[in-house]
Amino acid sequence: AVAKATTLFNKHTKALVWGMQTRAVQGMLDFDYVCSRDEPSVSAMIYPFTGDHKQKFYWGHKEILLPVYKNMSDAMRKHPDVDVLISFASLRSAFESTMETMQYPQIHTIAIIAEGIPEAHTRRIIKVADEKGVTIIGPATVGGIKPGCFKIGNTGGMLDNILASKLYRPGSVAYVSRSGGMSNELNNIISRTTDGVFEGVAIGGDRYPGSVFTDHVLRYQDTPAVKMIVVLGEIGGTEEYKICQAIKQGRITKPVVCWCIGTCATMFSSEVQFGHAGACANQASETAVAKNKALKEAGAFVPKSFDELGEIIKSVYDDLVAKGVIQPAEEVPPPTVPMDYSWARELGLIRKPASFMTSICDERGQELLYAGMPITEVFRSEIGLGGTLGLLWFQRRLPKYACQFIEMCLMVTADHGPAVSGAHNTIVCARAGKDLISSLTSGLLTIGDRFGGALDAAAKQFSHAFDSGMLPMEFVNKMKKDGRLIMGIGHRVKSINNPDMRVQILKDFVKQNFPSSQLLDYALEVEKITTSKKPNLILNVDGLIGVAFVDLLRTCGGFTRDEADEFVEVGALNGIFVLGRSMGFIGHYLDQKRLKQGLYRHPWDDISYVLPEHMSM
Ligand code: Q5B
Repeated sequence: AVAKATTLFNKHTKALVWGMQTRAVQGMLDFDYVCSRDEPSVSAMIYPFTGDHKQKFYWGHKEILLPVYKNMSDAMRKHPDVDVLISFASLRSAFESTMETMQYPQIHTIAIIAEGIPEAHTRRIIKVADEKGVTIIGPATVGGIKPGCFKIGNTGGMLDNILASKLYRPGSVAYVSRSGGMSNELNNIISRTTDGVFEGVAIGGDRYPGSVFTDHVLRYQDTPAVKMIVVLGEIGGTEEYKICQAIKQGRITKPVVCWCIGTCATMFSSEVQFGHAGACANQASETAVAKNKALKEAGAFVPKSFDELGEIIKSVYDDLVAKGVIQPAEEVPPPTVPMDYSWARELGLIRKPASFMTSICDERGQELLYAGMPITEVFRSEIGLGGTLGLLWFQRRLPKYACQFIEMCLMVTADHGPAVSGAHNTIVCARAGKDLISSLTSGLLTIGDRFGGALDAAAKQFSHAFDSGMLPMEFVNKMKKDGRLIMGIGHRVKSINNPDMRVQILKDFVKQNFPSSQLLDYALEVEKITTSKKPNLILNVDGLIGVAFVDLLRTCGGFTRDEADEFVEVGALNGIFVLGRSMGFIGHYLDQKRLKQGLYRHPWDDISYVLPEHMSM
């Protein structure tokens, strides 16, 4: 077997990270930066599920790119200075990827984060690791940390925690624990009671960890900068007895503060399995109480309870300072690392004006909200398409008759045959081989003053005339005098002799259901005058929806007069035609495709060619 390294990490350690753990990698890079390392400790990532590419990270204030390799062999070949691999592989792939990693002699340390790896697999990993001189940290661990040098993955938590526990510079105390979570508590306790952590490793809670307490305690014993050692053991296993032995044999001479957690197990009448797979005493000697007693007898500093751990660490440390074994170094403030925007926002430290505002829909919570109404409520209260439109366009829960009216508008405008401008364009576009969206939008783009887009203009013209007290005849004459067409009046094929039933249906509904139809009545008076001049100058479908909608907005009780006017001003009403007619245009698109219609070319005999005569010079 090859001897394992005493020093696992230094200021120049380079690692590969297995798995797409971008947050953990950014945490490592921030740690490196705050430790004043010259270069990031992560050289690259390995992720077998995508092709080779690069990922963006921050290095202090700068943005940098780290390579991601699909194959481990490429990563190893391109980064020969790497000697640590941090594996975020799942419990299913951790065994295979760790075995593969150990084929590369450049790797001396592997941290395995995954929990639940079968014990048989871990034991095979340990066997190969022992043969090859590879130190395994884990499985089932957060990893470890060496202040000023290197941090495994998420160890030490977020940057504010790293700073609070002064993990950016080395102290004199090295620790080893089983639990990753408790290692963070040790970081905290040691930083408050001593000159800080020199190195800390959490070996993980499995019954067969890749490295054991004594592996690390002996490394610490052999590291001159470590002046005292803290061990946080737990119920289960017999590893702590090896520490007792090493102390008794004089192999460990540095002060060891030790506590095994799980002493409360004696309060239960039956055996207790704690959170970790290995945290269960199979015999009396594996209980925390027995192990604490043995450690004390061997000469370790053992507190009476976990609560006293900080006090005892402090007293051992103070003694070492008094003896001159430890000379606390002067504190040097670490470089500042910019805080992540999302974290700073969560802490309420910053605010930023939003780039855009919205007030109709919120999809962030558990339930989608339409103008504040949860989607389940939208369905429960059966407000239908009209009510949904009312919420999203007008931010109001409209009365039932209004919802019905909106739905009727959408139904009557849904289509008016293939000959109208928009349907024609859609058909030509579909036959040119274009897709649904192109064909639909090509049709929609024809909607304007002459075709289908006269609703808002009609609403404005009629309401201005009505509001200013003009008689219908005065309005018609004024428009004629100004040389302007009355929007919402006139139709190419419909007339008083060929009435538009769509208009009739809507008119009847408004009359029967709206609290007031003042503007519609006014428009019908105008229609009497225009149709007396020409039978096709009827109040058309655009005109009717335009004026009836003004009546609706003004009298349904949900809007102030200003709000009602504003909707007309911003062009909400043309939206009704756009939305309704989209149904028809999509129908025409599908129809053309279904009928396998080829490219449309307009026939020559339907085009009058009126070119100028050829002029000879
Ligand atoms: N005259 C709609 O025109 C049309 C007059 C007028 C005063 C008027 C025309 C117009 C206003 C815009 C409007 C929506 C272009 C129409 C729709 C959806 C549709 C379509 C479908 C569907 C029709 C002949 C004479 C002239 C004009 C005078 C015409 N309109 N006077 N006010 N509004 N209306 N658009 O038939 O003295 O002879 O020179 O622009 O409301 O798009 O089904 O097809 O569902 O898809 O071509 O229903 O009315 O008539 O322009 O030859 O005019 O009447 O000044 O007088 P026409 P023109 P004169 S609904």
